[in-house]
Amino acid sequence: MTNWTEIHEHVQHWIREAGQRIKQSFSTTLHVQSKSNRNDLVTNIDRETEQYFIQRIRDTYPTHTILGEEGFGDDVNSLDGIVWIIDPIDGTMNFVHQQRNFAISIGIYEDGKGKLGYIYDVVHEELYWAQSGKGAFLNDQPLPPLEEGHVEDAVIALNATWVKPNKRIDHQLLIPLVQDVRGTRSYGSAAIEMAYVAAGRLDAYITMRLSPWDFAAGKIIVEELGGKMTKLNGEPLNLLEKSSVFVSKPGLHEKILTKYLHALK
Ligand code: 2AM
Ligand code: CA
Repeated sequence: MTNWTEIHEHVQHWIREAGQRIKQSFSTTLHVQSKSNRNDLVTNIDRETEQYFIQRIRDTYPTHTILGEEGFGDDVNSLDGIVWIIDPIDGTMNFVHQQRNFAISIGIYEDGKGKLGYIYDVVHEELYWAQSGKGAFLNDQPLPPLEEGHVEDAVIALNATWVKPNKRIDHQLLIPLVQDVRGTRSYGSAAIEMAYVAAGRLDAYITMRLSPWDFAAGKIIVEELGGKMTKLNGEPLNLLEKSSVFVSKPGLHEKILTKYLHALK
């Protein structure tokens, strides 16, 4: 039997230690490189943080599989067994430019089912986490279940990119939604935006292209609180594929899908 409580104790400890190391790096010189395009950044700290986790997981749980954004883990093409999905720094552009609003994101799945999810806002020392079936927490405080949301009261997270002509979505679809909600926000870290939906600070978050490590942890935390996380057309997310992501309070998810996004079905 897998001892999930023991895994949780380890992860909490590792995440806070990795967070301390990241904070110490603020006083050192960062080595910043581009990946797929000049705005897709990676630093030596992203790589070192991923290696820090992988070393500890391999030493403690040698039978587990690891999918990491920076590629130091395994070549994962199945969710069989226990799979850790890791983004060492989600929001690297924020990390480089602002030294805030970035997070460590770790989702742990067993045979494709979410078990433990962690999003750590390093600068604020806020750990959002959930154990499937046992509740979700912000540090030691339980988070209350999410209540039904309404479009006219909603504050939604959305990058301005998706409300101008772009290659991923007909931006005209999103304009009425932006007009009808109470407000929009953009934090530049998918994990933090999902943590904010979990904590009730945001009502929804829409984005067009995330990788599994950007949403693996958030999915476990948001769903534990009764929130919904799907592709933008309402289909289930695939943990092995890039996709659009629509995260929302219950009720609001169905309302937005029906009224604004039905053309995507
Ligand atoms: P990252 O910092 O881990 O790459 C920025 O809007 C958010 O989208 C961040 O959470 C960022 O994660 C994520 N993202 C995923 N793919 C991206 C890409 N190709 N370029 C920029 N951000 C990306
Ligand atoms: Ca990252």
